[in-house]
Amino acid sequence: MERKWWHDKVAYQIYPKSFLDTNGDGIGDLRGIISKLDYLKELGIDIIWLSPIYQSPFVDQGYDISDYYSIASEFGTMEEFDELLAEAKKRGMYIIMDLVINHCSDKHEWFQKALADPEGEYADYFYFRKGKNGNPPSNYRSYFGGSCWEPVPGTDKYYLHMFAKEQPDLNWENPKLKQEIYNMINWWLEKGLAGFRIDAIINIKKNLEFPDFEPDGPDGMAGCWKMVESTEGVGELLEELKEHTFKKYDAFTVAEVFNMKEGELPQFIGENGHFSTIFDFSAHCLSDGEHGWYDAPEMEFKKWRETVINSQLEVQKTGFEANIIENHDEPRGVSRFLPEYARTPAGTKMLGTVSLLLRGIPFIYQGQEIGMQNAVWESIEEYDDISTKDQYHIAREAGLSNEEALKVCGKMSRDNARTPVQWSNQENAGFTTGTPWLKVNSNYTAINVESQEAQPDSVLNYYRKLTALRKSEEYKEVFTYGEFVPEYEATESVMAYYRVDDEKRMLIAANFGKTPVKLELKYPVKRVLLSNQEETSAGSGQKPEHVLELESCEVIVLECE
Ligand code: TEU
Ligand code: CA
Repeated sequence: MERKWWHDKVAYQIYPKSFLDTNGDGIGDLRGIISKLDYLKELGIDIIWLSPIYQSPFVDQGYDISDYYSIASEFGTMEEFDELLAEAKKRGMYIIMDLVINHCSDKHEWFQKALADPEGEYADYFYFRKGKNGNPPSNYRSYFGGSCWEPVPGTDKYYLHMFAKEQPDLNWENPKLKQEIYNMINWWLEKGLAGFRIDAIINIKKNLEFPDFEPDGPDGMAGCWKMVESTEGVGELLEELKEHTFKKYDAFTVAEVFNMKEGELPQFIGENGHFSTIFDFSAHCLSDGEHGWYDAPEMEFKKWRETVINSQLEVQKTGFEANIIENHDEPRGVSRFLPEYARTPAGTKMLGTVSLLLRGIPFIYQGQEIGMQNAVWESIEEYDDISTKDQYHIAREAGLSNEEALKVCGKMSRDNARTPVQWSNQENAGFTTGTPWLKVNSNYTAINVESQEAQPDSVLNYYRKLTALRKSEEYKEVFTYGEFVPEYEATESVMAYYRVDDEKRMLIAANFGKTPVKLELKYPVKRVLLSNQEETSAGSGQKPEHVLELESCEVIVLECE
């Protein structure tokens, strides 16, 4: 396999609005990010992904872009962005931006021109279609609820939007539109950007017949992803995109891809794939409900373990995926993947270890490094997120009480990850001197960066050790390229695996259970590299050498013979 510059990197996602506010308007900003570059460097971060910072009406928090060439004034200026690029470069760090090109904002100039002249050139930048027998062109339900088709005022046409109606889909069949997108991407790459995280990209290929599907909900509609899954040909679009842009710059690209077809992984992330990598969402998809969040299955340890293991075994045949436990669309990993008794510093470290040492590129989401958890939400009004409001509505329609629907949202809401980063135990967790745009999690006095800086055994300091180990001269090779081999699958509560190459054999073993377990070691221990306990049984000389005892929530990283 050809080695790439990004294979051994550790990445970090910043959700700028919630990261750090420096001017008291309650909104995180570029100055805030610049001021924390040293903090990120110390955390061992190489690549920083910024969720969208382009000009936007923020209907979907910046994933609705009204000008691809401007920085949102809420976040700062282009000069500040250039400063961020330069400061990152000084520290040997790379910046990647979010690339939202399946859709733009309805306030984008292209869409405004299309509305002004629905027969004109710009209408063809979008999907303007006539309805069928007084109905929209098809029965698709958008990802955020309601029809995918919205009437074009003053005409008998509709425009397509897979997400909110303020996010019209761009027409990837139009060569002019494609060229505009390529130019824009190259403009940013010329500036010195290292690459992109690519949003919702599988959706760019449409079935131009827009066939109806069997309704799958009480609204008589069918999820628009059904059209995506049954359409061929996205590969050609993605290859063309890569050839005209990323490839020329050796850019790092990490795509958000749901609904991939079977056997397509090599085309996406193989040697000459469309992207450098894609996120591994397999564990997150375990909580996909059939109709929504309200019928989401409970997370079960054994299913989670099996899913992670299978994904690792499959992906390593082909390339690298990007491993996450959470992002800005997902609830906090600690609240989701750990049982209640494990939502402690020890459990948090355990989950982090198991995830960060997997084969692939680890992405840490802001606040994960201090073990931030889901917030407690009292009413639907407290939420900002468009998707949460829709899911609350779906739950109520399905017969859940207000209280029950709130419980469902509390578990799954995207706003759980979007509450401000908890920097200190000061007012508003040190995020802002003003009023935060979204409430601060009330647990900030217990969980915050400042207090964890001061504790040698804090989650934060543990994450620093973890990234340092992964990137150390001695172990970098095995943690980057070493094979993933699962172990102790027969032991109910244990998640364990080796990372192995010709030189080294590393064992990562964690006990997610409530009670201690004993594991028979297959290879003698050479060194204990990391542990989340003050004392470990490995190498202590007190136990038979071949037995490893793991307390509840204990994790250990060993080098074996
Ligand atoms: O998410 C794409 C996506 O598939 C989402 O619908 C996801 O399933 C949803 O967030 C779950 O509630 C991307 C971005 O990550 C997300 O923040 C945007 O809202 C979305 O695209 C539209 O740009
Ligand atoms: Ca601000």
